[in-house]
Amino acid sequence: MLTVKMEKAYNEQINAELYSAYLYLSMSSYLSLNNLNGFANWMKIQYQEETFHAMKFYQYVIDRGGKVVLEAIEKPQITWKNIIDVFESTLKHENHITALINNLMTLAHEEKDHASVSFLNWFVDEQVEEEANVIELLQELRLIEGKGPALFMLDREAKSRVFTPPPAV
Ligand code: OFO
Repeated sequence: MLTVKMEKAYNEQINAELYSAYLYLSMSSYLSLNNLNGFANWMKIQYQEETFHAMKFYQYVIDRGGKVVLEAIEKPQITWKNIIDVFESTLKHENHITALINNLMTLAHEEKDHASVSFLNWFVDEQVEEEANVIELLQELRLIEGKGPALFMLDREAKSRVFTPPPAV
C-alpha cells in the first residue's frame, strides 16, 4: 500500500509526464511547420517515451493498490524562436523533470518505501540518458548555428529515430 504522500506525489508525476508528452508533441508540430521533418519525428518519439513514462507511473500506482487521479494537463508553448531554442527548452524541461524524480526519490526514502526506491531507480537512470541525448543534439546544433546544409544532414539523421519500449513496465 502506498502512503498518502507517495500516492499524491505519483499522481503529480503522472501529470508532469503527460505534460512532457504534450510539450514534445507541440514542438513536433512546430518543427513540421518549419520543414524539419526529421526533428519533428525525433520529438514525436519523445512524445511516445513520455507517454510510456506516464503509463509506467500509472500502472505502478495501481499495482500498489493506490488511486490514480488524472488532473487537467496544462497547455504547452506552441512556438519557439528556432531549432536551438527548441532544444534549449527541451534541456531545461528535462532538468526540471530530473529534479522532480529526485524529489520523489527523497520522499520514498523519507517514507521508508523501499519498493518505490527500487522502482524509481529506473527513472533516475533514464533521466541521465534523456539529458545526455538532448545535450548531444544541442551541442551539434550550436556548432552549426542551427542552419545551413549541416542542419539538413542532422534533420535526416533525426528521421531514423524509432521508439523502442524498454522490456518491463
Ligand atoms: Fe523526459 O522524462 Fe519522462 O520521466
